[in-house]
Amino acid sequence: MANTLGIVKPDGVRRKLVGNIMGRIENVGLILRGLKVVRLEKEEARKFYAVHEGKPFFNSLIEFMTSGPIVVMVIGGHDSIERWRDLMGATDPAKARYNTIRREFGTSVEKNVVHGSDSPVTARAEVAFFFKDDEILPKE
Ligand code: IDP
Ligand code: MG
Repeated sequence: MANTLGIVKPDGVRRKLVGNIMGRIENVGLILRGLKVVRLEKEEARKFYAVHEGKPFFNSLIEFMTSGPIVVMVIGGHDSIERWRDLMGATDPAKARYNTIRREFGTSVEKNVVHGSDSPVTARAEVAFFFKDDEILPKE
C-alpha cells in the first residue's frame, strides 16, 4: 500500500486538465492522500530531475517544468505506483495506449502532461521532495 508521487505538469494545468486527471484517479479507486499547487524554481526542478542531468532533453525539460504552476499529488492504494503509471501511459504520447492520459492529452515526448514515480525507492524520495509527513493523510 505504498504511496506514489503524481504531478500534473505545467501543460496539464495550463489546459485545465487537473479535474479530469483527478477524476481518473478517483474512478480507479486510487486514493488522494496529499495535494498542493506549486511553482518550481529552476534549481528545484534540476534537483527533482537530477537522474536525467546531461541528457539532451534536460535543459528543455527544466524550462518546461518551471514554465508555470504544477499540481503535486500523493497517490495511495494497492499497487499505486504501477496503477498510476498505467493511467498515465508511456512517456511518448504517440506510443501510449488508448485511454491513457498521455495518449489523450500529451502533445510531445516532453509535454506529456503528467509525472509518476517509477519504483518504491523513487516514490518515497519524490513524495518527500514535496511533502512533509504531516501533509500526507495516514493510511487507514
Ligand atoms: P517518465 O516521465 O515516463 O518516467 P522519463 O524517461 O523518466 O519518463 O523522463 C522524464 C521526463 O523527461 C518525461 O516525462 C518527459 O517529459 C521528458 N523526456 C523524456 N525523454 C525525452 C525525450 O527524448 N525528449 C524530450 N523530453 C523527454
Ligand atoms: Mg521517470
